[in-house]
Amino acid sequence: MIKIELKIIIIASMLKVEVVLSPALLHLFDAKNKNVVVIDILRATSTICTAIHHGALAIKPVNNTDEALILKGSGYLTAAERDGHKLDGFDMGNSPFECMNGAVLNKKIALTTTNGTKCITAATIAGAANVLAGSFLNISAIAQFLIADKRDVVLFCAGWKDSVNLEDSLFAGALAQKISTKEAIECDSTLMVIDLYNRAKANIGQYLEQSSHYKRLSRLHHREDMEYCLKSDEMDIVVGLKSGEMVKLQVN
Ligand code: 3SL
Repeated sequence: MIKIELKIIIIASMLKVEVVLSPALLHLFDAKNKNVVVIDILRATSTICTAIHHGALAIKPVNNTDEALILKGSGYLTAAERDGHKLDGFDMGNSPFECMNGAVLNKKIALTTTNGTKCITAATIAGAANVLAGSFLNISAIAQFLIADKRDVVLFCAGWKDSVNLEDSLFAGALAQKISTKEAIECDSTLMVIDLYNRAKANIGQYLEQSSHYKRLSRLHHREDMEYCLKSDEMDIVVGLKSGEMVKLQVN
């Protein structure tokens, strides 16, 4: 047992981990053939993981509302969020609670959001080997997948309209710390987010109360969503892209 744990730590320490703090910076990184974790903690990638955990067959990220509505004709549930609001005419917005109590069981969902779904597309275009959905809800399962797969890792924060945000940066720090060591990291944004995470980890919820998106979502009465999205290890699935749709990945 001890031997196995030691082996994992040694492999983890060799992982190269880079952090893209906002979509505007993605062009500075080479994501080709790497594992890219798209991070939109509040709320898109947390909601995607929750939907799969609650029995959705797949979530298709689409870039605009027209694409989502076209898929309604093929039996998809439609989900659309802009600036934190659920859009009229769609089955769902972007709340993880909309995915519970059998609402998405055996369904496919076409989802478009302000930032998160665009980043999934951007990671695909950048040539990622795997595009994973990042969330605290399954952070340990994601870490295990990345360590076992051994490819270089890009942690891609969705931010807010090309700006950096605290919640995605914090998660990137938490995940980077789980899969690598500071000694092995040669990316200053990765080192920054690890320090940020360690500063905030005693009470992430409280730390995030100062953040712009916390305030935005609070004004929109989404506090319960945020509390949920900041819980750790509620599920042990890994969600990633296969043929253009986010699905539960088989983890060996
Ligand atoms: O930007 C996004 O993709 C959303 O996650 C934002 S919100 O939390 O639904 O407002």
